[in-house]
Amino acid sequence: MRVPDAALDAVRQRGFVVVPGFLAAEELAAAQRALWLHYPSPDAYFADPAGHPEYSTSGFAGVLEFPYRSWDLNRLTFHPDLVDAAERYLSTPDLQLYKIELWAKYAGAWKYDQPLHRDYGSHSLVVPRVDGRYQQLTSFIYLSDVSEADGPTRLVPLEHSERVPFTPLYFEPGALDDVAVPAVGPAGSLLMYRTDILHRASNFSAPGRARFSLLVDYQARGTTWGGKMSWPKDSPELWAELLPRCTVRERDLFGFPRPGHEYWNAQTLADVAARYPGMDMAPYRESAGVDIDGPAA
Ligand SMILES: O=C(O)CCC(=O)C(=O)O
Repeated sequence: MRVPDAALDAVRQRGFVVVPGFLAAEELAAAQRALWLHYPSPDAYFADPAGHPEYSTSGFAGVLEFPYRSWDLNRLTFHPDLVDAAERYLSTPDLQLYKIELWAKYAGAWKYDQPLHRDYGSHSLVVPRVDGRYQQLTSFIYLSDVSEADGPTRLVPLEHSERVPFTPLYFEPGALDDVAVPAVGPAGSLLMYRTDILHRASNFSAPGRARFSLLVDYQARGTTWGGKMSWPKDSPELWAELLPRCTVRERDLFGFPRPGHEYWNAQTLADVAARYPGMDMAPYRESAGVDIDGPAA
């Protein structure tokens, strides 16, 4: 669904918002099926927690970096309504998709409580500007219900934190707990918040629960001091499946050279086409002035 203007205003004024029903039912169901390509289902996990010790090594043990083994998961990171919301929030179509993580948590595997913090600490080399320029928009797409029992993210509304200095980054346990709001919502919801907003992960408060979410973060392209991951780093075989299916715009979000960029010439067109069988090179070729049979005269 289109993220309402009022939700983006809430991010501006309060620092965060939960948008229920962001994903259509079929998008959610397809993404949920794809989760089991990567994780044990809750039934499988809770039938034998000791058989899955890897989830008990840290609170981040269930984090997997992009890309994933299913288009149904991958496509959510550049869902047209998410890109539209990021464009409207950041006031530019010139976006960079700078972080994607898929995160599974299982009750009892770890005590997931975190200290209160702001995400700029791991998303930026500097600090947020309080006038709102150069913002980063972070999001969680809920792939399972997140109730009070499911370890919801607890966020401090801006009115209670705007005078709290940016340094130090981490706070003592219990700090501002009385004003923190649990970001609860059904599967398919979208949580959006800013990297200057105080928040923390919380632990499950009931056994047998699991939480699955897809974290997708955008900033304006050219924010050279911001980021969290480098896309070419991992899984060339998964990129080779993904990129040919993407539109030019979707590739652009990852920083792929645009049509018309001086990177493109006869050599790069041919070699990129060879690296990514099935990719429609026409938009890049046409803008480079290279015809279908080879270099332009
Ligand atoms: O998982 C959550 O609810 C929040 C995680 C978080 O704030 C973080 O890892 O920075």
